[in-house]
Amino acid sequence: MMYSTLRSNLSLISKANFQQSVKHAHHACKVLIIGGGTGGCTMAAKLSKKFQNAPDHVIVIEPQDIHYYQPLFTLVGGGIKSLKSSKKHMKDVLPQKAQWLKDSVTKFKPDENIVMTSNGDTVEYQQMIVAMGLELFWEQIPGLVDGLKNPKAQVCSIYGSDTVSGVFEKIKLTKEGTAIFTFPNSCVKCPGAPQKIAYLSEDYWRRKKLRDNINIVYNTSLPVLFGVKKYADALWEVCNSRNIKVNCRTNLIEIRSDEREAVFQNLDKPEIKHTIEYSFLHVTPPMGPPKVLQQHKIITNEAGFLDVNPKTLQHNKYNNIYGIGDCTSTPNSKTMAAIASQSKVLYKNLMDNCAGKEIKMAYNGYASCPLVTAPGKCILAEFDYNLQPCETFPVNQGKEMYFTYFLKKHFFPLLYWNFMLKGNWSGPEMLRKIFSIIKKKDAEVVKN
Ligand code: UQ1
Repeated sequence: MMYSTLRSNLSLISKANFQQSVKHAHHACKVLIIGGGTGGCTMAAKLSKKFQNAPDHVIVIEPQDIHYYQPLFTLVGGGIKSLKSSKKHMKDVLPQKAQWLKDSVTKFKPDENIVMTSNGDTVEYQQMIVAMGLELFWEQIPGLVDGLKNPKAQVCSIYGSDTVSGVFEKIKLTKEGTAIFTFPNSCVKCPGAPQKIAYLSEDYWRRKKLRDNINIVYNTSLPVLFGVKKYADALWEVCNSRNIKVNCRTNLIEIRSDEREAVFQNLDKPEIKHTIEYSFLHVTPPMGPPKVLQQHKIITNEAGFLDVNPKTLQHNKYNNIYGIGDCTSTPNSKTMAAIASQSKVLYKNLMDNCAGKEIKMAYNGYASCPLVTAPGKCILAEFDYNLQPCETFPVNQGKEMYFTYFLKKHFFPLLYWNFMLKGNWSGPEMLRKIFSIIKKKDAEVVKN
């Protein structure tokens, strides 16, 4: 079998009196990975290590030059970390043993085991992992794009790599009035982040003795503050004690940045719309699966997500296609910690499938969200598909702690760059088991 055969495919286009030749490359590989974000990079590291001696077994298609560690964006927006510390060159994070095609996919042809790229190249695969993440749809809220561009409009967002560095400036410029933080009527990557930035802003204004002049409002499209009751209860306490007004089922539908007005719709009574004058507006934009995925209904569910089995992560129709991360139909919370856990399951199942074995390993929906509530304080939520807490450490993680803040600020970035992206971190399951054994032994000692 031949891998990565660069068969040049000459197509001749004749125009008037001259002939122009266009070369389209044809690549072939054992595993094709679509996307060089967290999921793609992690899987590329695991798989290319496995196929040590055949460098072209793994191909990654990714158009971007820069790779961001997005969980730091909240701390960048809060003025705690620099944007520089959240990014690296793609060439430095993709494994050298994998082949990187700096291009984007335009067509999926799953019946032929082929994808096409924007250069007109074709890539043939034996197995394919789709790891395309979520796309941000800024233009879906009228006035948002203009508001973000206008330096006087006081509109900002931690969600864009090009907008996050403007957030702290705008927090600092706010001295009074109403500060609004929004959560859209769509799925969201790191659904805790829209409120984390509200907590960091509140803390900043309080420390600057401006708190009494500023009304803080968190308007969320969701019916709850957080999906897991234990952490929702803790977060309600944070909001109530710090006088942050939470409005559920309240969706931002328009920004009139010249007048500093934001229009919200009550999702339970759509005829009710409110216009609020703001002095600061932090927007979480609507998100969804990438458009190119949505255009290929043959591999997606109704909502446009890659249609995979939520346990095995294998495609529901094509058994040589798998998904990881935010672009799949799995109903877990879309966080980086979820991807760490998925990577272990996906690696095992893909290997077993290649070896002709039955695939059995199941992802339990694990996700984690370090909910920073102030500099030095964090609630470390960890839970599964059943929205049951699934905590690693033998302490109550529903309490605000410095220890978990330290992990978020210092330890997780280290873990990410040095272990996860090198294929050596698959989530804290083992750690949790060790701690639970120690806890059990301690309890026995106390009993006896
Ligand atoms: C995690 O594994 C991870 O991936 C590197 C994160 O990404 C930023 C996290 O935020 C968390 C919480 C985890 C889970 C790890 C532990 C030790 C609880």
